[in-house]
Amino acid sequence: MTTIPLSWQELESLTDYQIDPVNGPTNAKARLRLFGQPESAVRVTLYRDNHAWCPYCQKIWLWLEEKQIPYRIEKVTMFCYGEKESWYKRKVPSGMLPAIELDGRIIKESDDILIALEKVFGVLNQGMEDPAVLPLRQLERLLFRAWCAWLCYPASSSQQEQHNREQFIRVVAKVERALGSTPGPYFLSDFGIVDVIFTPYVERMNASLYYYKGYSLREENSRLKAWFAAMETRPAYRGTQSDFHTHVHDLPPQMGGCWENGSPQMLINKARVDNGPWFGLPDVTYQEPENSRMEALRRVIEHRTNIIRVNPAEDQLFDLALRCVLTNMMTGEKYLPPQGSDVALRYLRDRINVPRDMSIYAAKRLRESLEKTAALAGDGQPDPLPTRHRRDQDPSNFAMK
Ligand SMILES: N[C@@H](CCC(=O)N[C@@H](CS)C(=O)NCC(=O)O)C(=O)O
Repeated sequence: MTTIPLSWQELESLTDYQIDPVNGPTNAKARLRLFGQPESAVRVTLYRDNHAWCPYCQKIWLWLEEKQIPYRIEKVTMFCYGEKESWYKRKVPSGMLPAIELDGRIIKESDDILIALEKVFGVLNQGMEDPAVLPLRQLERLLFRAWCAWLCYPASSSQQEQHNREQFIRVVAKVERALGSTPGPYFLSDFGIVDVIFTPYVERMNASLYYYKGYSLREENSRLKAWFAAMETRPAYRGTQSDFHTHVHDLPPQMGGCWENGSPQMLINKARVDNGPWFGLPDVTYQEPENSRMEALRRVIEHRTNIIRVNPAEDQLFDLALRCVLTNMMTGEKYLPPQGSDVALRYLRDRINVPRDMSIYAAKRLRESLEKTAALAGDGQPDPLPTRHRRDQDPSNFAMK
């Protein structure tokens, strides 16, 4: 084991990862999406949250990406992690997200946004008010309510917990029947609006129930399993897809709390999502791209000044420790980080956000090397992530200073 990791310059030579955020694959970084069209074709601005945590924003984001409508993106702070921008409150006094500006007109409420977009750009295979779509939209809300009832309120007894679980599973059975009523993996005969509507919360249900209840939605339901796999064949979905770690820690402040049931399986799942191993978790099943390490490396290099500045450890110590992690990730060799860097490395491990910072496999690679390298320095853990707010993620602290 060696102690001298590669320099930033040497590390930089190990990654050629780059994408075109404007015309390339769906990505969380873009401020403009053109799909090969001229900028003059842009009629839509999407206002969505900075960290890509807002489920209703993901719905609009996915729709625009699937339809390949040129659009601009303006990122706004959510109340749970910082102060809402005053320019946004002038446009949308409630501060709620998402909103769009379509030909200069502000539209709020995700369903109204989709209906307005359909009127101008046509439907995504099926329309919001199509008779085949309406009952499935209602089913999505039914599933959402059953999920909230189980996850977001403390159960007064084990019978209550069991009741909430059974109620949720009964609605899942309806979703399974709906998926099974068409030959393909999607809700209707082709991919379309219904799949977009289900995506944000089903993704969050899969993560949160695994972690807080020991229930694996994706593994225990064959039609949903096939639906997730089909969604993951879609580049637009991959670009918006998050991971278990990000969701289980972004949901509590947004939902007003998520309640653990303390079951043996829940405790195993929770430890795994927090501490790894992250490979093999049922948050993704498509094959890992070859360049996932290069992507993670590129992202850390791009943001290293802020990553080092906001870390509680002393800058020089953390710079060295971080290079040990990245050298390990790229070479597979172990690099002994400086003494006292274990907590600092795990602080970063807990704050990688998918897809905001990088895609799902890149994040798994980086978390894995952070944890392996931290373990060489010690078993110190940072304070748990806050659950009532996430001001540790306030975007104003990450602006280039
Ligand atoms: N019914 C609304 C719900 C939107 C909503 O609840 N947005 C939340 C985020 S998921 C929000 O903007 N909250 C204010 C904030 O967190 O800053 C819609 O469908 O658009």
